Amino acid sequence: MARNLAYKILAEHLVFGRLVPGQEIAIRMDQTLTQDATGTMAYLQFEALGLSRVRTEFSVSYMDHNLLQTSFENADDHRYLQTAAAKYGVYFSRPGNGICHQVHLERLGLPGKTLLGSDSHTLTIGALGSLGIGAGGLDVALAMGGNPFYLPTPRVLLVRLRGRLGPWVTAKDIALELLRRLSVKGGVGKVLEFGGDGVAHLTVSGRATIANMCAELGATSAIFPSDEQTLAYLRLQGRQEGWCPLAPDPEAAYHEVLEIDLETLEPLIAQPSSPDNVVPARELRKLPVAQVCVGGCCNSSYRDLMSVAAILEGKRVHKDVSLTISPGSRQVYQMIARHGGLAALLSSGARILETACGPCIGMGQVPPTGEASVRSFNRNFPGRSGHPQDRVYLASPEVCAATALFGQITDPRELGHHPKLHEPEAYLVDDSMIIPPVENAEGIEVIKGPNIKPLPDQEPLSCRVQGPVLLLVGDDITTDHILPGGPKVLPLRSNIPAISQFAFAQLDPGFAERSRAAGGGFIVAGANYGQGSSREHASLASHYLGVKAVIAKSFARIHHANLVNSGILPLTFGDETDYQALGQGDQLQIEGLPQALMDGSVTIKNLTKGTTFQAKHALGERQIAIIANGGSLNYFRQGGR
Ligand code: MIC
Ligand code: SF4
Repeated sequence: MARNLAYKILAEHLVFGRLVPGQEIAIRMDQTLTQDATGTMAYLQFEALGLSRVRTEFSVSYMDHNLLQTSFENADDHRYLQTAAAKYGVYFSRPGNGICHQVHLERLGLPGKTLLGSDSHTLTIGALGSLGIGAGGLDVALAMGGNPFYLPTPRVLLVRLRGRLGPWVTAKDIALELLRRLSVKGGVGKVLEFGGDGVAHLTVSGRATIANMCAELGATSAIFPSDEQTLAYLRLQGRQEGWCPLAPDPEAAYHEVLEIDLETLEPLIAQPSSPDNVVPARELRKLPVAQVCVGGCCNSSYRDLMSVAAILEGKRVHKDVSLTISPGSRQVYQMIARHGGLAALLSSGARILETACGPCIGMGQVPPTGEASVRSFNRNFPGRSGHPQDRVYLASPEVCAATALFGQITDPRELGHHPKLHEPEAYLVDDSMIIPPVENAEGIEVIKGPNIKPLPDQEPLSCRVQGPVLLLVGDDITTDHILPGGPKVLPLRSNIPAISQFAFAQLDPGFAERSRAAGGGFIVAGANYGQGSSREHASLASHYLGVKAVIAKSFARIHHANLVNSGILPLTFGDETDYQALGQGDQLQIEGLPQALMDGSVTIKNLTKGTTFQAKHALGERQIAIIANGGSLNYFRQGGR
């Protein structure tokens, strides 16, 4: 049968199941990546599984999120991660080397490989024809140990790109157009595969921007063919020997097709506070802006920063705008320095930040009260910038640069001719900040600072679950709502009891206290619950505070998997009116577990209102067994597979 590219790679890595949409499969993971904010949990879990050495082609541990060291915790986490990497056979990318997705693209990703990463933007690697999937730390720990990764077989959506982008229109605008059309729920359960004649004109850097932002659609993965552009990129990185051509079979079948005419696209912008709230940038013309941030894992490449530098060259950033630039990697930083971009940026008044995620995860550059911030990042969820009432817009580096010049949102087409950008003849290759694992790890001591706390114990599921509705929320609740980032909370990523105090803090500051006082209970939510990041702390903290089940209209993929791994029941409403009938504080009860799950439908009694309703779930037998055991760690330690 003629196969699309996504299914070709899945088929080649399949160790269990059949490629039938929705049915559970398990695939072999060739590579893994972790970053410092999710990595400590992943390595604690790896240790708890009793594994001594990774069993992948290679695994990398990146330091990029927690680079602010306002106290000792982040530095201690880095020391733990460095010693753990040496001990368990993992490559260690030092702080300052760059954002995981940018560095992985430059130095390590390869066409045809599978990559599992404890970060939702792992699908960025699809730009090289590699199948990247974001997951919780525990799933990555298991993959590091050589276990397959389980997932529901995705559907494949072909995005057919037609023609060429016009001047000032970029890959970011393709990503924003996808979000405009499909919404933040539009990619759930799907791999987006890119094809059509327009693909040939997109460089790997541009492809990476698009693949990266497919995470904002909730997609399982995103993939581009491996072609001449891929070869050219790998050649510039000195890695052409890893190239192989990859394409779908002629006449390959797709579950859905969507077409974008690149010629008609224009510069777009996502308005507060969702990446799918997209309009043409020209519609917001003259909207005053106090802050512009360029960087983040979707738009911090050499090409992106050189474009911003070329726009700003010989000009001055508007006096009321704070413009910051975060290079995506040390390679990018060194290259813009060597090719004059850094000097142009500095002369224009831009502030250069560290090579890291930085303001994207609220680590600095919190915008001023009431003012608009325009960012080249991928997420503008409410409060993510660190200001509870933030107004964050997302746009291309070109829109950012034009906006920084005029102090108001500006369509860059107003600037006239786009300055000519030159591709380098080669990228500057220096892997000295990626420390390879040592051969003989016996004498290596893994060092844990005082903030690194053991994983909390998990109780098996009891047959009766009872408690109040602790929180009732609407649609599109993000993991930033469930557990925020920022400099106060990120240092607690290795300490579940401490970080749990911040659960739902933005929506309901009393949540942690109330939940503990009630002995736990239920969360009731609308559609797409848990969208956004892969941080399993969102489910681990919920579990720690006694959350037993989340009843939602629907779930985001990674958070659903993380809830199961943490031993929390993810249930869905059979009938939407049942959602409306519930009130915060209602006492709910479920009996006959786990058999009720095996039967497919769960009866929930509302003891306060004297009613009952049916809930459904999307759990397979294996996942039910995991929940019955009190989560994945217990399940695997007891021999489950
Ligand atoms: C994000 O962009 O939200 C993060 C921070 O990179 C997260 C990971 C984390 O919370 O540590 C992600 O995307 O998975
Ligand atoms: Fe880092 Fe932001 Fe990318 Fe997440 S989205 S990996 S915080 S740059």
